[in-house]
Amino acid sequence: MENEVRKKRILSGIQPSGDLTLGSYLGAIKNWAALADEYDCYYMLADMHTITVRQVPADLRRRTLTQVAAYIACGLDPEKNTLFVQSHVPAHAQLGWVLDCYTMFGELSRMTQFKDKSAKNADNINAGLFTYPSLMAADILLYQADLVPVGGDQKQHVEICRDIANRFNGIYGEVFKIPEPYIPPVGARVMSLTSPENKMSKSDKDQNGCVYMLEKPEDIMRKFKKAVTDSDACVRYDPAAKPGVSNLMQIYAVATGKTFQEIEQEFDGRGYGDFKTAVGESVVELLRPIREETERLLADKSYLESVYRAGAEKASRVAGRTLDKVYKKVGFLAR
Ligand code: ATP
Ligand code: LTN
Repeated sequence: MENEVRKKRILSGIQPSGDLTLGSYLGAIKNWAALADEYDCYYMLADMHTITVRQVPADLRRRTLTQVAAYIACGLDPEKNTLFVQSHVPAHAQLGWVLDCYTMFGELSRMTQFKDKSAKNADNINAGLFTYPSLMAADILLYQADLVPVGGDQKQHVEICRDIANRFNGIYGEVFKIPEPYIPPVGARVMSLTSPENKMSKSDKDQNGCVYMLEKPEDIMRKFKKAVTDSDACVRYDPAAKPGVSNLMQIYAVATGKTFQEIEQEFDGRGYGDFKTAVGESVVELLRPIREETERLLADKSYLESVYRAGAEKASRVAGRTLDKVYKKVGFLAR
């Protein structure tokens, strides 16, 4: 089996730290579904990463289940993709510890996400928040993933994963496959609708800046109508000078498949009112089937359970093989 030409592998994940946003969809999940035929795909609910920030336990459980439903509703067919919950596969914690011992304090200190999240959670700068990247490296390396489809903000974490893997391989031989990030050309960084200089983020306190994947159409429309633009009244792509309008153009481009040039022509001489309505409507239509399907799936908990159980079983088999190899390499006595 191992000698057969195997499909290239993908591993990615999202923390169930809040309701999924349009950013998580356009930056990550939308691209995952498109890759399912070509690759052997593993998609995780990164609940272990989520507790680096304090959570309400019942909410975390509910969001994890909702996120399983949302993955499927976004087109990740569980027959073709392995969908699993990170904490159900103990190899993540096990390899995470080993990799902690091959990750340097200095390199972790340089991580942008650590700096941002420490600033936001000044009363809880815990060790898990600091070592988050070595656990994420374990997530990826356990599956010998070739490709990691993520939004632009996660590029630095994939890079440190490559550094850790190269360091480990340099000592012990070719244990880990070195993964490549896959960052979409458009939609890699969806910005907040109210402060377009900041990334749209599910843990953002300003809910008006953030469009949630399962949000009602009227709420989505209201948020787009209130989106921050500028006083220039011209739909033109220029992220530096016109961050609000350019962000809306990016969203519209991914939702409709139109190019920036086509969008500029479509709204030539028309006000921002028409433009914002069109963007809002395109997002409503993009998300409508996902919301309806998620709601339908959530009514069938036993199906969702069967999906994540089968996912954990398959993921454990693959991850276990890598973990065994690593334990042997570092000198742990076989059981
Ligand atoms: P948190 O606020 O808890 O840090 P987040 O919303 O910033 O969460 P995640 O949902 O954990 O980010 O990210 C999931 C995936 O979606 C990652 O691959 C990330 O790069 C991508 N992603 C998140 N936000 C955006 C965004 N605004 N634009 C593009 N991609 C994004
Ligand atoms: N750090 C990611 C979530 C994540 C992830 C992963 C992404 C955890 N483990 C492995 C890709 C591969 C985030 O979205 N904040």
